[in-house]
Amino acid sequence: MNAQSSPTGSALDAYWMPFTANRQFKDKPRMLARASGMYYETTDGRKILDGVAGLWCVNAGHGRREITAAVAKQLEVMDYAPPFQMGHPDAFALAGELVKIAPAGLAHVFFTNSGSESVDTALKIALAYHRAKGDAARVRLLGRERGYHGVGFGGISVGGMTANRKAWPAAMIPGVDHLRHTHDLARNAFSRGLPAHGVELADDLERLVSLHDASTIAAVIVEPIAGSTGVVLPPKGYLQRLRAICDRHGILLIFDEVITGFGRTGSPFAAQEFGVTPDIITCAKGLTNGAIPMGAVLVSKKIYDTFMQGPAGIELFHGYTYSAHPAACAAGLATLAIYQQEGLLTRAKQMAPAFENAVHGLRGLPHVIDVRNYGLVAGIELDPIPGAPGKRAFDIYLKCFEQGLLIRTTGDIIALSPALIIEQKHIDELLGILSCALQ
Ligand code: PXG
Ligand code: PLP
Repeated sequence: MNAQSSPTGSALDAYWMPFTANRQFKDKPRMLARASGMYYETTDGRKILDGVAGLWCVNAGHGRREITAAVAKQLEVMDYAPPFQMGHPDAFALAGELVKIAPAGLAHVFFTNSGSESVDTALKIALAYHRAKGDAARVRLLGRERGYHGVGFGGISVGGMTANRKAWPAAMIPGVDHLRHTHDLARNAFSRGLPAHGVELADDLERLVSLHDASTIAAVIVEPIAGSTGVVLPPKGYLQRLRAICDRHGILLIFDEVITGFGRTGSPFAAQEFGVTPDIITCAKGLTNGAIPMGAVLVSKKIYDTFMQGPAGIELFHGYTYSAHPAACAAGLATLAIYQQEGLLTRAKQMAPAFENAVHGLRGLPHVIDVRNYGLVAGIELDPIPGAPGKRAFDIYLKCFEQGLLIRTTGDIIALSPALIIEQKHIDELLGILSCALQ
C-alpha cells in the first residue's frame, strides 16, 4: 500500500508556501510522498519521473542510502557543534574535499546553509576584501539582467529577475548596477551547446566601468549558465572576456554555481568546463545531493591570504549558527564520495549527446520557439499566449505532472535538469511525456 493520507481543506491553511500560487495550489494540491532514484511517488501512489533533480539539486538521484546512513550516524555521535571559535573534524574534511574538485587556486571554503546565504556571503567577502587591501572605495556590486542569486537582500539587489525585486525597491543595496543579459533568440535560437553570437555583450562591463569608474567597483557576479530565468547560456568566449575585463580593472569575478556546480555541465564546476577561473564560487544544492540544506563559498588563495595578513583576531565578522553543521558536513562528504565513485561529476558529458538529440527533437512541435542545452540542462522556450505570459508553460507543467513527469517552468520556458544518473530509458520516457504534452 503506497498511498499515504494527505492533508486537505483547512489542514492546508497554515503553511505559506514559497514561490507558489498558494490559493491555486491549495485548491488542487500536488503532494509528493517518497522518492527513489529517478522517481518521485505522490501521496496517491502515482510514480513521477523527476526531470529536474528535485530543484536542480538531487544530482546523484533520490534516496541515496550512503547519505542517509552518514547523516544518521553523525546525528547520533554529535548532533550539533558551535561553529564560532570551535571546530569539528568533518568541517575541515569537507572543505578539503571541496578544494580537491574545485578549480585550481580556489583553496578555501566558507560554509553556509543555502545558495542565498552563499551569495550574500560572497558579496560581503568581496567588499571586505577590498577594504582589507586598503581599497575601501570599491563598494559597487554588479550583477546581470535575468540573473538569479537567491532571495537575500544582497541576492535580489544583484539579481535581475524583476518579480523578485519590484516589491522591495527601497531595500536594494545602493550602488548596484547590471550588465545586459545574453539571451538572444533572434540570433541564437535552437543552438546546441554554447551559442555562437553575443561575445560582445561582455563589453557591457567596460561600459559600466567607464560610467562608474573601476575604482568604485568591487565585484561582478554572474551565473555561468543562468538557470532560474530559463537556462540562458553564455555565448562562446563571453565568460573569458568578462574575466579579462575584471583582471584589467582589479574587479573580482564571482561565479554563482548554485545550479551549475557538482557536475551539471559535465565538469565538477562550470568554471572548469568553460576554462574560466573566477575569484569566488558560490554553491549549494548538489553539495549534499539536496538531502540536508548546505551551501559553500569557495575563495581564491589571494582573497583568503589578504584576510589572514590583516590584524590578529577575527578576520571576517560573518557566519551562521548552522555553518558547517555536522549533519550537513556528513551529508556533503557522503555525497562527494558518491560523485567520485560513480564518476557523476563528468557523467553529464557522456549523456549530453543523447540528451541534446532528444530535446532538439521537440523542435517543430506547437509553440516551441527555442531549444537550448548544455551538459544535462536544457531550456525549451514557448511562444507566450498573448496577454497571459507564463500560462502556456504552466499548463504544460500541469499536464506533465498528470502524465507522470516533473518539469520546471519559469515564464514560458521549460527547464530540464535531470539527475546525473539518468539513463537512455529515462530520457526516452521524459521526452515522450513532454512531447505528448506539447502536442
Ligand atoms: N543562486 C543561484 C544561481 C540559484 O540557482 C540560488 C542562488 C539560491 O539558492 P537557495 O538555496 O537559497 O534557493 C539559486 C537557487 C528554479 C529555482 O526553479 C532555482 C533556484 C531556487 C528556486 C527555484 O529555477 N535556485
Ligand atoms: N536572529 C537572532 C535573534 C539570532 O540570535 C540569530 C543567531 O544567533 C539569528 C537571527 C541568525 O540566525 P542564523 O545564525 O541561524 O542565521
